[in-house]
Amino acid sequence: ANWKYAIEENLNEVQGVYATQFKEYIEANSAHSVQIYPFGTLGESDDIMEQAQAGILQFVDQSPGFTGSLIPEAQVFLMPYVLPESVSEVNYFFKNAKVISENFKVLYAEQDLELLQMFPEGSVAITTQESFHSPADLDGMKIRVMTSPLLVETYKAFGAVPTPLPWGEVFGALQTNLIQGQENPWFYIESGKLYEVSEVITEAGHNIFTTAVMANKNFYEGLSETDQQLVQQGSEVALDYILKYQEGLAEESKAKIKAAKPSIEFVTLTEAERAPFRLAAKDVRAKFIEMTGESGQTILDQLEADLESARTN
Ligand code: 6CS
Repeated sequence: ANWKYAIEENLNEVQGVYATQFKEYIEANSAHSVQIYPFGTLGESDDIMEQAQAGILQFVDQSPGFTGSLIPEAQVFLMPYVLPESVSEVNYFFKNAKVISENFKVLYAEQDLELLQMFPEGSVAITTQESFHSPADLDGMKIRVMTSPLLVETYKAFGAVPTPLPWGEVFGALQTNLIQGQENPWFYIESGKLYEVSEVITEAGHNIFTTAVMANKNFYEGLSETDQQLVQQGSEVALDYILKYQEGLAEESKAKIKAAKPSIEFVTLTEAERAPFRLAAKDVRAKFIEMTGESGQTILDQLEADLESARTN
């Protein structure tokens, strides 16, 4: 059969590279084919998610930053200063985490989705017009976030004015000064040319961008055991590939940005400067529990146990 798979990015971006690996694996190991729909061809992130739930699409990539209203617990991946900065720990976590393979599998299934994989897309940097070194510096700055309520709480706690927007509106909103900044991994700031409409890019070390790949559940359950295994193996192969693919990617992206716009300023907040942001993260954690209750607490506990395994491995 021909399977449809929509992503939130272009084919040459991280989700596109993952999807292409998956497609190549499926096509090399079966008679099935996979048609990838890049960003914009079928709508925004929320549109492709609806299409996957309805079974119009067989596969979809949606980042937790957009899944907050559907699965509030998915916002655990947005909580600042929870995921580690160490790439090897992050990679170990995404390959082994029970919170993904067990807890989230159940939560996505309740939404008619078979969760196949979650993977990181790199550490998140913040683009602005002016530099900032403290929450007070962010006062009055409108910072775009993905549409998750928890990201709104995060940037409020950071002292800014959060503005949730779908991706398609971000570049234009920066251009017209409707917003003054936004956050994304380095490769995306580079490929989306966000540096053209920003002056400063700041690393606060507050998060790793996480995304999720799902299949429509009825479709998945209707597959033969062989085909289910094929899909699982394709997801595994693509995960290994995408983790390796990203080695050095942020550094390459930074160099490309600097070459394209020499006047751009890169700032890395010091540990002392990060302290008030880490403190604000405690309020965000309380908000997460407020939004998700006992279920969210269970998720958070398992996530922290998985991170502990990653740290001591
Ligand atoms: O900021 C966003 O909306 C987008 N960022 C990334 C890295 N991927 C997809 C998402 O739509």
